[in-house]
Amino acid sequence: MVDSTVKNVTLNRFLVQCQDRCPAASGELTRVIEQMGVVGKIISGYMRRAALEGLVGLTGRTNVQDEKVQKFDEFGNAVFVESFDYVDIVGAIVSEELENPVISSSQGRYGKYVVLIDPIDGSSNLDVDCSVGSIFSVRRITDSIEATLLQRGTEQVAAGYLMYGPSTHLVYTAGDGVHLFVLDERIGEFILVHRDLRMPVQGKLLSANWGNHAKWFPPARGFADSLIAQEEGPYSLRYSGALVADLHQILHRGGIYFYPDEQKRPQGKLRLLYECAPLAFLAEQAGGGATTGRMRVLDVQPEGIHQRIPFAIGSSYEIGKYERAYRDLEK
Ligand code: AFP
Repeated sequence: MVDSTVKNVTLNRFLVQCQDRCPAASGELTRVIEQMGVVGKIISGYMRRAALEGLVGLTGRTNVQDEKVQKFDEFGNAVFVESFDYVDIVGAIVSEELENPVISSSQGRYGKYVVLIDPIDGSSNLDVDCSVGSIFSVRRITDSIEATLLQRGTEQVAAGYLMYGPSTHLVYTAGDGVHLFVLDERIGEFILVHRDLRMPVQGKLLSANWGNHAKWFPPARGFADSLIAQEEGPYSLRYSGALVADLHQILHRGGIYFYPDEQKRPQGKLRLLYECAPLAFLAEQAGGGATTGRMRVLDVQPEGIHQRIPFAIGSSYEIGKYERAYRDLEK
């Protein structure tokens, strides 16, 4: 639904307006978000032609997490790294695809921020031309880059995602609500479509890889079973294999996405710093929440840059119920 009070506000104009409302701001964070828009345009442009340009399928290599690397994972990673290397206020980039942080070519000298990214979330969807995304988190450098990376998610200054679907979306928060832009390809600009987007308090969408049901830890299994059994009305199952696309639906319609702990994978699958924490920040800013089942995601103390956690995100009603299932079964 388009917010009718907003007319043709470009990302750039919106950021300038936000900056004007806060005279103490240096405008540097604005440059980082703007550059996310530039990256979104580049990636979305190439993605439209990926199948024609031989950019789909596997590279034959595995990444630091031992996952098969898609050609577009490598391509998307290079676009982010090169694009942010030119933004001298970004001292380092952390990526799902790279073992160690990349220090910018200015040696992080002027660096004020660190950018953490999952360049292409759900990349195997590209093989079949389905939606994928990019997730980003921005942190202000404190004592050192290393110390900054190991801060809790509460310390993020901005976070969001790009979603490449029928249209390209940029959704972000800088701690003042969640704002949603759609790329108008005719003029090459992201246009504001929702200012201060709010997630329904309770929803009807349930998003999880049901094929893993038997492996989930009992609280997650109990939660899921009670949700589909309950009188409150049927939940619709929606799971695309790309977290960004699934969360995007939940932001609009409410409900819950979860990828819980499993017997053989007690740490879960999703990565804390560049998947869970940024999306948790976004969900909270939209009035929802995110949890490991045992604690708020934004309060998790990172131990390493590629750390995984069990994860649930969505409307406050379903997140509360998910946490209660863990509390009740683990009492
Ligand atoms: P990638 O980011 O490695 O492509 O993984 C996608 C993802 O992290 C998330 O976007 C999906 O919801 C989830 O993994 C899908 O995992 P399963 O294939 O195990 O359901």
